Amino acid sequence: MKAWLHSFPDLPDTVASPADLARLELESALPGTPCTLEHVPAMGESYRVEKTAAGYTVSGGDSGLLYGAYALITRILSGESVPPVLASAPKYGLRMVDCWDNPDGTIERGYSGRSLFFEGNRLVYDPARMRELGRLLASVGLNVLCINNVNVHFPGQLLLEDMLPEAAALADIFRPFGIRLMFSIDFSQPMRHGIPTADPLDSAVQAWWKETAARVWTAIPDLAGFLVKADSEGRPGPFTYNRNHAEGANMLAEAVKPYGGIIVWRCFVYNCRQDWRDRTVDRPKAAFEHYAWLDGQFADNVILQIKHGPFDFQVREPVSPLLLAMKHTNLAMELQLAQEYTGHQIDLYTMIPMWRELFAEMPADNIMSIAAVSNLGRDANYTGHPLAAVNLFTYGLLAWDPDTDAEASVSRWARLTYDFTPEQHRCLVSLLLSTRRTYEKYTAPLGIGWMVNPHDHYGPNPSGYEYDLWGTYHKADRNAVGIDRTASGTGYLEQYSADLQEKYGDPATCPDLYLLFYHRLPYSFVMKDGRTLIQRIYDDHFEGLEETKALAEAIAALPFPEPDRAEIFRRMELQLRDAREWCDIINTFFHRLSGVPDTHGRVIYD
Ligand code: GCV
Repeated sequence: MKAWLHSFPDLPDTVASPADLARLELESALPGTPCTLEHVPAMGESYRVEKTAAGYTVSGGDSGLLYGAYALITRILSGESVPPVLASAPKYGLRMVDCWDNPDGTIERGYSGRSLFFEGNRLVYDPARMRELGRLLASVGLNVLCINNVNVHFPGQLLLEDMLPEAAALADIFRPFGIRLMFSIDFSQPMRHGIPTADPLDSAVQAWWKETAARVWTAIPDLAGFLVKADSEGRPGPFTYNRNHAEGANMLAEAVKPYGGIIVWRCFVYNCRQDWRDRTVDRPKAAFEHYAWLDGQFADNVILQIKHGPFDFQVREPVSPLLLAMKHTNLAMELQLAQEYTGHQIDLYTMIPMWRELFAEMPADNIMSIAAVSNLGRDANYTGHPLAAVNLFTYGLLAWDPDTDAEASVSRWARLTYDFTPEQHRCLVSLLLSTRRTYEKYTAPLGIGWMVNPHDHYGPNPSGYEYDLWGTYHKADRNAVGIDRTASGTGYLEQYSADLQEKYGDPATCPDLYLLFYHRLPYSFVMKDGRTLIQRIYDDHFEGLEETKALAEAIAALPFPEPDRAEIFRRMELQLRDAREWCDIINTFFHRLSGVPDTHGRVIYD
């Protein structure tokens, strides 16, 4: 079994540099193919691979050599032809994987077992697995790994204190892979050290962070930086001291600047204690309101990390208006590989079609870095569902080049993972590419989102969040559903440019799949294809279920090797059960409210 480079020989304990590693990997993956390495430091992360009469010449800077080696290896192992010259440079500087791992070994929103890095409130790891992980990440060009949860509670804070020696040893393991570590920090951390405040303008606070940065970078000189969740879902932040987020981020930025450190500052700030009765607050507006006015005020070593949509990693959301608004600030777009709202790595959900849609809506030049919440864990296959690995793989390719083609990248992953016949391979690729739409069809309709069981976010619960504090309401009644976010409603749409306002503002021109995100519409609303809104909801749900049945049959016919086979089948059974549950509960919910029958007379349970 190939399993995307898992089957490669284990790497020696000590590899001096990415260049050494590139040589070792080429020798073991392509024995008998002479490869010459030319180290050109000025090329940095970029590479050039040239076919010669004898074999290949790979040139690149430090990690460029390694990326060039993996580009060649993965193409040859996947049976793709290698062009005479293969040259590439990454689009984004930081290509990050953010783990939400807790020191006790659990993972927030983790669906692949326990943490790869922590157990028993210590940083403990298997060095051989770390090297294997380094290879997986580097083979797709990822270069920053944040190992701890953005929700930093004690003892997570100890990472900067007594876990530093183990962290430094971990950084040593990842260094030859071109991967730098990053740590999430707690904004109020100075308060554990006798300082009565965390006010970013307080000189004792500033001094504490400077001393801490000096200590941390002495231990790990190439640490990429700190990741900060502040004033978000109960985490401490500058608001406590009436300071804005530029003041908070810039204070930290100054502390880490002497070491080339970066502050990645998350913009997931909204009122998570909202009264559902209060119709003046519309959660998707929050990030823009908090940050857009600060454009241009952040230090040059601050990157604002913005979730791709204005809510929270739903199946369908528009591009966050904040990503489009801040032209004078370093931005990173945040994606989520962990399938929090997309099926918990039980349901099949290949993400790259969704990411391609996001990039189509957004000039990629607007952002300089990219991050994704990890789907990794201690399970032998790293991603729980064997087929969820496609999301990590394609994320890496997309982080390197946002023009990465969805089908080509899924196809490369499949070839690197399974030895299938061409027909079986084509079948797997087309199934994987279809899974996002299928999942979207049987879950919450037409961009409305949520409708999941509160807290764990798996399975249908149409009004699970309707009277809750989280600002995620659909307001379905017997006549209509959705929230008007145009100028006549909450005004969210006004956070976009005039052309987007025009496109989405009129239900007649708004793409169907976003209709209920932007508009409140009666069930009798007639869609572009002549169907009523309620009929479209029923149809999508029945189709989603039928497609899942077909998916299960097609998957069952593919010769997956063990142990993948058993695991894939087990999860497919659960997905089938849950797709049925979603279909029936959502259809029943809307049928009971509206009283409108399905025009095709299919079974809806009353
Ligand atoms: C790490 C959502 C998730 C939380 C997560 C948060 C975030 O609210 O449910 O588990 O916390 O996003 O992105 O900070």
